[in-house]
Amino acid sequence: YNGNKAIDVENYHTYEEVMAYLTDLANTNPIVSLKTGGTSEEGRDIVQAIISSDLSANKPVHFFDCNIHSREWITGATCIWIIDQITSGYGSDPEITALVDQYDWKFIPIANPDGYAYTWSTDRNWRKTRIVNNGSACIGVDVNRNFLAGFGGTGSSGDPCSNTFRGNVAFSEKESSALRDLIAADRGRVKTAVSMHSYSQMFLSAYGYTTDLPPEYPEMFRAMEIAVGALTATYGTKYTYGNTAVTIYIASGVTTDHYYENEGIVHSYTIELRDSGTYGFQLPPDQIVPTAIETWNGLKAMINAI
Ligand code: ING
Ligand code: ZN
Repeated sequence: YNGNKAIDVENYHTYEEVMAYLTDLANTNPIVSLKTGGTSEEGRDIVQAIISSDLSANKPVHFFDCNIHSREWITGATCIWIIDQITSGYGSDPEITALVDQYDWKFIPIANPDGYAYTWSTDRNWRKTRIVNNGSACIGVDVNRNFLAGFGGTGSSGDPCSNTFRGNVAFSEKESSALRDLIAADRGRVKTAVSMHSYSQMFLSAYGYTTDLPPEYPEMFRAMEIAVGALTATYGTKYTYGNTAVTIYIASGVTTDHYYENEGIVHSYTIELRDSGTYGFQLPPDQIVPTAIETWNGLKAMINAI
């Protein structure tokens, strides 16, 4: 099926461009629909793209959130590349067709729209939302510290001026509530939940808020090993992997702990995409496609092995 307008996957795009692409895709491709999980603080839609050949079949779901941190542009671009790959390959590429016949695919390409718009208009390095914090001159909450699992603990801050400000209570923010509700809508059938971040080249499992290992850790480790093996086999990009708290640092109130602990999703991972610091958040556009290809290879290998 080739009815949809293409998006230029080799470049980064504004919030409006991404929404226009998704809207057009949903209007022209019968396996694509959009769901609005809510609106951001400044009123932008938090949109989930759903790829399903039969919504009524309630297939197992692969769930992705991207750009929860606005400056991590490669994360949204990677999700868009995967959306484009799946939608343009369905019906012609046998591997893609099988993956769509078997599963529903759900992507939130821009989970923090206000922060994302701000990285385009004003400050390329902005991470948080754009909420005006009561009693502070500092703006924004770190959505990836505002979830319930371990809320308030190590690796999050109570200072509104901090880049890891957790907010006053779990789910105080419209952006985190939207993600909570979107994943809860598929409770019991999410097979993998992936939060895309950058940068560091890491594949991370539960927990973030404690160095204790979950009982299913051996299975998580096996899945990560397969994913990273296939990812690295693509172009030689080196990844480390393991439980979040040990492999990167302790962080509390994060998405993937919520997906694991409160939604019961064992295969819940944070991926820190390219690079390892040369360009950091400002990964050049010519690395978008290779980053997306190697990540997709890793994900497919993992999904086929769990
Ligand atoms: N890194 C993640 C962060 O939110 C992370 C790392 C993710 C830690 C999930 C714990 C759990 O700090 C970036 N780059 O945002
Ligand atoms: Zn991040």
